[in-house]
Amino acid sequence: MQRFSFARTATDGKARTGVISTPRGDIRTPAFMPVGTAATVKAMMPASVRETGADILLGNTYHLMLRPTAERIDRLGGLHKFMNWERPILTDSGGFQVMSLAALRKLTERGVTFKSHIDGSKHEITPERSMEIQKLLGSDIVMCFDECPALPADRKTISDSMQLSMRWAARSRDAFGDRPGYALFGIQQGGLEEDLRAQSAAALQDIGFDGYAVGGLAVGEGQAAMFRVLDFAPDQLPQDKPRYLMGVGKPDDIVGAVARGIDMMDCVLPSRSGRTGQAFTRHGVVNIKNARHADDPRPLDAACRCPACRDYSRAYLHHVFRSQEIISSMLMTWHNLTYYQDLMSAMRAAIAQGTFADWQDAFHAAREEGDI
Ligand code: PRF
Ligand code: ZN
Repeated sequence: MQRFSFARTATDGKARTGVISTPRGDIRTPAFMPVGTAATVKAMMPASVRETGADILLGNTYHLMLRPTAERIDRLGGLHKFMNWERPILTDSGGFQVMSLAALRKLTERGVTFKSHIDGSKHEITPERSMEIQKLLGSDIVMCFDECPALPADRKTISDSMQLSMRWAARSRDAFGDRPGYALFGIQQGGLEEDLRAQSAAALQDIGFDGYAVGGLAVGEGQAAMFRVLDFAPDQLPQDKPRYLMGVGKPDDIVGAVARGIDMMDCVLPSRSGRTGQAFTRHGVVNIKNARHADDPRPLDAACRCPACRDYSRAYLHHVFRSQEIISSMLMTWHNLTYYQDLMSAMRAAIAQGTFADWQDAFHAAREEGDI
């Protein structure tokens, strides 16, 4: 049986490219994972998501445990079959979503209890229960149960929270057990502080994981502060295991993260902004609801291979957005996911050729030009 493994094929500065192999298929890195929170990448058929170039999707323990429940998905043959996506799926462990979405949360050493944002029903997630849910879903890459404190917070709060997350990481590891072909990732915490990040990285490596996430960033600290942490955090993690930056980000965040040694990312931005009329292009963000597009026969981005750009004008995209037609969400999401996947593909090629610094300069120069 194909086991879970990671092979780096080239490095350029701190940037790396390679392949994560899993029984459900390969994941080319640096990889961007579209978000399929509720067993769907909103507005997209799975085959279309694949056509954009995605090798792996992200799913959420929190949403799926509440509706339709992990037990129901298990009875129906697992999440891959349920949502018709046969390739790898990574699931987040629930704690981060509880803290941002649920009502009446209570955090203890044991775990977190909360009321559902859907119907107010009471639930508990512990590290053990999170591992059980992610196993019932059939997730290929399981995330440790952790706590992500909101920033800014004082050092003692960040340190106590990080240490709780490290105790939960050990309990997650024990509960996950030995499951060939499946991976368990640890999550580094420690806020913006180098020594706390180092302590967290050491604690995780003592436990031993198949991959390591940088958690606790993109929570309001801003890009400059995030990049300062990414200047040291990836170096504290093993060279030979995948490094995953959780919940990031805008295209320039992603490029900066890859330059600092990150291999995987996920974000709702391309899919969510597609539904609110924002398109990512080489020249920056285009707001399709803007009146300047109403008579424009040109494509959104002449260089893009997606159906929105290949088969439709800006004027059409503007019209269906203004009319709140469902095809607006479909086309705009398809475009944005294509833009993100082509960005990853271009970075993988540049790293492999040893031209990543020049590629980065060209990426920033095109954005300076602006949309014409
Ligand atoms: N932990 C988990 N999920 C996350 C985060 C985290 O720190 C973040 C932080 N950006 C996003 N999603 N488990
Ligand atoms: Zn396009």
